[in-house]
Amino acid sequence: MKRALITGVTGQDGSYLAELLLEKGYEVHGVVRRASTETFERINHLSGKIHLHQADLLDQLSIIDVIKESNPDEVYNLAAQSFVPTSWKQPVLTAEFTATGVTRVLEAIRLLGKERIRFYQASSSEMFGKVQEVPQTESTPLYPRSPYGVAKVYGHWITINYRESYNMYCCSGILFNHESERRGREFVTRKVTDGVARIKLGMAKELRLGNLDSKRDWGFAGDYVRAMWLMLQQDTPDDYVIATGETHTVKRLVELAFAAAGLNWENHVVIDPAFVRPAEVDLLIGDPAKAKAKLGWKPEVTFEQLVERMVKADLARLQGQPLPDFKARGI
Ligand code: NAP
Ligand code: G4F
Repeated sequence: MKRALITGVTGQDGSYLAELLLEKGYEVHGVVRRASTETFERINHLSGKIHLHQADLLDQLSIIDVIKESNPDEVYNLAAQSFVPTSWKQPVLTAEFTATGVTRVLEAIRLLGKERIRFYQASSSEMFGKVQEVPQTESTPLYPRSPYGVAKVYGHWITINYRESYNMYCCSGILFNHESERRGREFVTRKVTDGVARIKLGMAKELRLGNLDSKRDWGFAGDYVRAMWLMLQQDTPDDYVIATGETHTVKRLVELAFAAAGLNWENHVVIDPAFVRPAEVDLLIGDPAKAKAKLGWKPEVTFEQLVERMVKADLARLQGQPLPDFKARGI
């Protein structure tokens, strides 16, 4: 039985990846941080099925210990300070988690002499920032526009560097925005679908947003964790763009989400400069051709299905109902 270790298992992607690996028969281990209140909402349903270890990307010894204890065949490094606006408020901490944290995991593997472990790094389309090419591919020059983006560039290159320096099986997945009903409420998709549901149920009147003109290539998180796993199953390690190849404005997201609840967005959305960023990434659109050709990966859920799914899930959650059975409905 293969063993996998996931850092960031309590996050959106970590929870979907843990489910996928369990389905594939893996023994799944996850890294969790100590907090005064548990943050296990997304993995409560996996209780007893996965093994949790307390560690922190800031603490080298705890990372060494967790790799010793779990003895994995594959490590998926998903942990990060992942919210772009926070990276301007806490740029140094973001660098410690999101950049140097990657080196701590790679060093733990190397110091323990476990170079046979296959390593996945959660790189990001935020690295393309002020885009130098449309659409973005694995060879598009990087031009990050936030401390988060800069930290991810470091994580990306240190992963490639360990592959080239130590002949380790290290892959970097350059993932474009991917969402779900498990997305944190501060990210724009979930903020919008949660806001729509609250307005529909009479719990709120307005939704305050920033820049509606930026464009993102949004996919479904469940599709994207499949790509992570595929990257670690190849003969040779490599880096891949994972995207849908479509882009939409935030405004289009807003229109669709309000329409899914039978509402007109113009009656409820207020533009608030507090949510406008010091520097914006105006346009992201990825070219997933390499992943399609080499991994046989393609996204299954469309943007329209994703938005509808998230609105329905937020309506159900706020009414205390069980989440809709998306699989049965094909979305
Ligand atoms: P997320 O929901 O914000 O989850 C982040 C995870 O990292 C959480 O489990 C968090 O634990 C953990 N974490 C943060 N700091 C840590 C530390 N110092 N030590 C240990 N764990 C720590 O993020 P996500 O959306 O699942 O994204 C997963 C990864 O993919 C992240 O690296 C993100 O930057 C990257 N990425 C995401 C997207 C996207 O669109 N979702 C796109 C490209 C790349 P707590 O629960 O304790 O906070
Ligand atoms: O949902 P967002 O906060 O995601 P962003 O900044 O694109 O970052 C996400 O995707 C990256 C991949 O490219 C990941 F690496 C990263 O970890 C994260 O998962 O914002 C999307 C867009 C931005 O242009 C933002 O300015 O939505 C715009 N926006 C407009 N109003 C807003 C809001 N974003 C947020 N969070 N809140 C608003 O009120």
